[in-house]
Amino acid sequence: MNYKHLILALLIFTNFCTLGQVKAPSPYGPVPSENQMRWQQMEYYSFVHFSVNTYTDMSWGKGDEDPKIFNPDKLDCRQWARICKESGMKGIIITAKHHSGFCLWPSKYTDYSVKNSPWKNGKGDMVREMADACKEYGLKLGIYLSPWDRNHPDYGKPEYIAYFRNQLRELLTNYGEIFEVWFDGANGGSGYYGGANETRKIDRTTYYDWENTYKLVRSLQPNIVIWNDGGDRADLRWVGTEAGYIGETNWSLLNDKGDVPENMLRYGLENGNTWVPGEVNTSIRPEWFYHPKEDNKVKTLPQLMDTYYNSIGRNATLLLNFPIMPNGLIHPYDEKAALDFGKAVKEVFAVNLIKGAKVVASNVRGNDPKFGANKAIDVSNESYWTTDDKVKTASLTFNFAKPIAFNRFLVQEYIKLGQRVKAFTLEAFVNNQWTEVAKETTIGYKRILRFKTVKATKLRLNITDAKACPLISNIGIYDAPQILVPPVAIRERSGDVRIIPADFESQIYYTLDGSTPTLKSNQYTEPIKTDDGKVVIKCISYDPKSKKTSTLTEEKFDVSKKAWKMVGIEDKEVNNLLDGNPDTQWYQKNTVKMPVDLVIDLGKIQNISGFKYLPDQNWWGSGIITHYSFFVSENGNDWKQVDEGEFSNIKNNPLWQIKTFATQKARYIKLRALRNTKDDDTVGYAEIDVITE
Ligand code: FUL
Repeated sequence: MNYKHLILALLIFTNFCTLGQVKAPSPYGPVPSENQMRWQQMEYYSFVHFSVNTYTDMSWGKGDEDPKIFNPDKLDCRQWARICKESGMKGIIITAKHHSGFCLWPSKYTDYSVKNSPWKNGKGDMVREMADACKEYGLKLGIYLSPWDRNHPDYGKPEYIAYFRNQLRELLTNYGEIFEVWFDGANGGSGYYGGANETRKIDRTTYYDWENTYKLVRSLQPNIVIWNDGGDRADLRWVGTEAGYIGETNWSLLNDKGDVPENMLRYGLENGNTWVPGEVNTSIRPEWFYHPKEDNKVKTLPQLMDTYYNSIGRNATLLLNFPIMPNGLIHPYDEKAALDFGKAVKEVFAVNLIKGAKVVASNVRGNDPKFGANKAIDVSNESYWTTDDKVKTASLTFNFAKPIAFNRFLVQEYIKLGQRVKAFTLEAFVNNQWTEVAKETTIGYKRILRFKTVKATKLRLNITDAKACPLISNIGIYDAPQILVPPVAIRERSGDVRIIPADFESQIYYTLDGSTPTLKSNQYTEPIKTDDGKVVIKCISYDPKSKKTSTLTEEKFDVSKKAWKMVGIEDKEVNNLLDGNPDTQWYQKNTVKMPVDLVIDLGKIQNISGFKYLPDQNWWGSGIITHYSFFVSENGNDWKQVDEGEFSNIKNNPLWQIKTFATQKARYIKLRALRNTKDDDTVGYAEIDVITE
């Protein structure tokens, strides 16, 4: 061995020794427990809401509902489980007891349960059926047990805590492994309370003695996670809204003591001393329980996709609720929405285009391949790329053999050692230069970014700030297809027609001559100018990448409302009922008394053969007219009544109401509200239109 060889051998040897010694980073700050980690990896699971108030069309049961009304004659928990499984969920949380106090299992400790209902002659146990169905479909089971019980005579007294714990013991002992228990935050208020019919207030931080209640839960179910938005800090946190999103900045941390301002629940606390990750709970319809009037309000695919990116894509899990119908089944519309959603998510993440890329890191911990850049794109999420301890800014550069088009970026931190990244950017190398695609804050367990498609030969992830050296366990890029649900077409007051695609990179093609649009038809780029007459528009969305088109949208708009004037109303907001947008509304001033008139000057004499009314589309919307009469006039003084009647079922189905009558010459129209759904004097409108001959 000559001198050079000796040096080389020594170098290899020292390198080898150091390699062996490179230690994994120490945990930084709070870290998840094994249970929290297992839960986080579930990502997506469901809620089912079912109780006596399903039969009274109420949001909450009052506690005095007769158990005899509870009779789901087609109940099939296997249907629920199948839908959840097929839509990619990993578990189901059942409302074993909601605020009504009615128990879906035959609890030994109360008569207010399925055992006194006609369902299965009082011999049924829905929690058991749910547990069996979950087992069959390979799903985990979770339990919602409302601490607030509007039926129980002892609610508010110490005795109730013994009852509550007895019920917990039943539920956490008799139904196998429970992955999550949900202690709702709504606590105390008016109720039946065994006949007392009064309001009972409790201090939700002390009343339930959460410390000992949690101990009981954990002793019965060592692998469980506890959700609680009141009282002692639990394992999971509410995100401060039920609208289906969490903050883009999302730390899985809170402080173990003290109140969290509600708006911080969605961001977590950067310097919190306890690991409390967020769970986004939201319903597939506006409400948690089933209401027939929401059959047409099931969330659309674009809305559900937004929810996905705004929950799972922001370091949270997604808990999506199905309201169960009185017959005991999930409504076919909800089923379809959930299955389409599951399928669409699967399609987006089917092919990770980063596989095969050559990746280089600005720094690798101790130069040890064990922590090398490749670990961020290997198959395992247990291995990760990390840097030397002091490094807080670092980058990974990916080189592709040929340009790759993508519009999604997924990144995961190895959170078992703490959440560390405070800020990062993403750059793509397009046309020989680096362009910033995104500038973001936290990552956490999983972060997914959506952006306009880029075609790049290189990609760079820059960690621009971190609490401690970053640990990245997984990265993916995807080329998501466009969501091709039919576009929405509206006609604005100006007469212009606006078309809105479901996804922002879709192309839209349309016709105005009644023919079916093809890719050779006009491409929509800006609102379409039309004359004041009627318009028939047909349009489709098209995804140039997948070369797929949506089904057809066809809208028939009557004469334009450009020249219309509201008679006797100064309020500018009144335009909301003529703007073509169903989501804006106008209410008569609250001084009015029924009957209430809405008078419109159409600007010129028209041949009117009907009218259309759309009530306020919001869940809490009121002023929904049920009974009306309709008048026309040529001069605004002499009126002729041409119709009178009822918008039947408008309460349950608040959609467009269309009424026709023999053609009349009119310049002025008057819609008179005679009654509304609540029998009060409120009158509101989302849209008003006429039908001309
Ligand atoms: C809320 C409850 O009051 C709702 O009824 C529903 O159960 C939802 C999940 O939590 O706080």
